[in-house]
Amino acid sequence: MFDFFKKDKTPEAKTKAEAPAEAASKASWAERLKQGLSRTRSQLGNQLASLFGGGKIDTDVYEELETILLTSDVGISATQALLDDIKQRVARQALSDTSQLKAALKESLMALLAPLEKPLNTSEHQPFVIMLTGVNGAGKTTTIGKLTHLFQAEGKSVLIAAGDTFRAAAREQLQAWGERNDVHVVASEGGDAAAVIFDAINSAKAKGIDVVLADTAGRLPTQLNLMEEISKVKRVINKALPGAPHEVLLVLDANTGQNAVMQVKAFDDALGVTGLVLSKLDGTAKGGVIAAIAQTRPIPVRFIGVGESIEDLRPFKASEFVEALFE
Ligand SMILES: Nc1nc2c(ncn2[C@@H]2O[C@H](COP(=O)(O)OP(=O)(O)OP(=O)(O)O)[C@@H](O)[C@H]2O)c(=O)[nH]1
Ligand SMILES: [Mg+2]
Repeated sequence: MFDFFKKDKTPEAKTKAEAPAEAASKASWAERLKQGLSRTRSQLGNQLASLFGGGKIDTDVYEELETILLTSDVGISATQALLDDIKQRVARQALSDTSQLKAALKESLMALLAPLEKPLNTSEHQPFVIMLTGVNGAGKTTTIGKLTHLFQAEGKSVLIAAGDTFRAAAREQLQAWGERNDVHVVASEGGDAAAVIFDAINSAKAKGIDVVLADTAGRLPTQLNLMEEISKVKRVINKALPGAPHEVLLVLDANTGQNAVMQVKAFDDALGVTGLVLSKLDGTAKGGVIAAIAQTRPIPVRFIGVGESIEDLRPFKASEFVEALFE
């Protein structure tokens, strides 16, 4: 758990160890993404490869395509939308052979996913306050570590609010990691999440910090008292800094497949979610859920996570994603 939260490094060792690693990882993000999506690709891509092997486009082909999309967790409504769109492309471009269907499917997927590509711009406010939420174990705390790393690489100063006051271990992990990476972590023992985050925002204002990342405890949308608590956290953030939070990030474990769509709806209805993080794409064959989200509640996917290391989170790019699924 949180490999990067545990690393014991002196500042010098860190510079030496990470500089080449960072250079290498930049070059290989496309590879990491491909690797991360390999299970989804083998579910979707490899089956499609045989389907697109050549032959007449008929109803059987469309039926098989439908099954493949459904088993990759694209969901009923997005599958239907994709099929309709592909059929239109086939008619318009007068395609007749299945080998031409791959390009049509890629185009349809791109058209569906492109609206989700809206990179987060943290330069619009200072401090830019990001509140993370999601069900238990979705990847919120890990994502905070990865985001801190990304923002620091952009030259931004970051402050973390340990708003998960339920688990002492969560607070301690964040604190230890913050110390080693020169990030201030505002925490309080026991205390209430809203109060911790309120203090953190005031501290960020006083110190001229660029980005505040507020962790919160995991919760299910059906736990009404906990949903009320997180609504309160949001209101209190707005008291500390009018206009904040500037981003409400919902972290989704891609392994949950169609359930992720329900989570998006429920958290959005309760909180007004402004961005999504799709984590653990490396562990799942259900990466197609992103299409289901695009169809039902097209909230921007700000970042995707494809592994446990600090380098394994990047802004979502629709074309990169679609390419990694097919290549
Ligand atoms: N393989 C993989 N594992 C991940 C990824 N992101 C997070 N994890 C792992 O998922 C587990 C849960 O992550 P956390 O960050 O603790 O999740 P959380 O949402 O903060 O959990 P709670 O605070 O308990 O609600 C950890 O073991 C992480 O290492 C990812 O992109 N890929
Ligand atoms: Mg956590």
